[in-house]
Amino acid sequence: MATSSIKSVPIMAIPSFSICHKHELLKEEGKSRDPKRQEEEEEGLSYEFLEMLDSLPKERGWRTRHLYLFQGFWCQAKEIHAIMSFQKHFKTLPKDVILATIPKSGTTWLKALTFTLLNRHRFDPVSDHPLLTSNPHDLVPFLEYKLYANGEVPDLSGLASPRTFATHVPFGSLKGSIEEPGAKVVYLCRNPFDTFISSWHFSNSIKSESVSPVSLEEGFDLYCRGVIGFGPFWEHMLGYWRESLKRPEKVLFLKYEDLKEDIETNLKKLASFLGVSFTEEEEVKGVVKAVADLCSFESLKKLEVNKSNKSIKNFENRYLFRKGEVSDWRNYLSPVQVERLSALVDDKLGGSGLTFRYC
Ligand code: PAP
Repeated sequence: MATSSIKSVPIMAIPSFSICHKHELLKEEGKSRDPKRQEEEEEGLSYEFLEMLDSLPKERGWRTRHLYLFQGFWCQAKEIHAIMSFQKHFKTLPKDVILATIPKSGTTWLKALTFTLLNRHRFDPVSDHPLLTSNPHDLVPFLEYKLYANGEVPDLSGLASPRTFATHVPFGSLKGSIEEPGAKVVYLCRNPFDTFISSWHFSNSIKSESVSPVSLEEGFDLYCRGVIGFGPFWEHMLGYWRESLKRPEKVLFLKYEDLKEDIETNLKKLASFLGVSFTEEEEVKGVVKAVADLCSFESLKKLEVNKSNKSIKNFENRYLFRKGEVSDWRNYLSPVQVERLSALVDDKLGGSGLTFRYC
């Protein structure tokens, strides 16, 4: 199984911005910093890296104290550290598959579907399947949260082909790593209204104790100003959207709402894009439905592994499965907020051809 090979890969240190004992470094250099910064979100980052961080614009964070504007998008200190590492060391191979999303757009679902599709001849979707005991995040690792976290450089040479990775990084910052023409990218997009509500719930559920909760009003204002992990959301979506129009055979653009409406048609589209189309025999045998059922919100949410375990440091898997619905935003946003976000979406995405069915 892909997971076991990932877990066992040897890790090497990288020379720049590597983990160090910051407090010792600061003492040595006789420099002082804001004591509030001596917390988990910056723990282990070198003085040199923190100096670089200080040069970036920053805003209030959602689940850590700050988000920094790095390469034109907002992210946390440790995410920047990992992104710098993967930008330096990660290069795709011809058959690699990269799953890209902005957070809370259905990443977990896309990982489950893609893993099950690509491995359906090894793991039968109706019997003893890895998804029954592993969270999708354990089966398809994030470049920035798992493989290159803490500036580590994993040895990926033992991974089975097609290697499948995930990222939240915007296209502009990923493209240097995916120059290999054979690699494919699947982007899953969700309407900004539901993505905001999902992000707001999630951030407040998993935020660091030292960070005060983000109110709906404050979060909404940050979101509309583009200040959200890996945002502005419109730039994230447009980056992948435009690339999917330019190179449709290499970048597939899917929408969460379409998957909710007709998962089987979209699964077939995904399978065909990845070069693993369902055979007629598989369709007759109900394999498409079996994959869809195994990966459904209802099926994954009730599994023990998704109720109690932790797959990504610091948060429990259960927070990844909240409602899984389209238009939950109607239960939260005021008419004034709906008007503001609608106008923003029109302004930023109007004319691009990217539209959503959510009102
Ligand atoms: P991540 O970016 O942190 O990995 P991600 O999986 O993208 O999170 O988003 C979680 C959202 O997808 C949740 O939406 P909600 O807050 O509106 O409920 C979650 O419920 C939903 N989700 C998770 N798994 C599935 C699934 N199998 N089918 C549909 N929606 C899902």
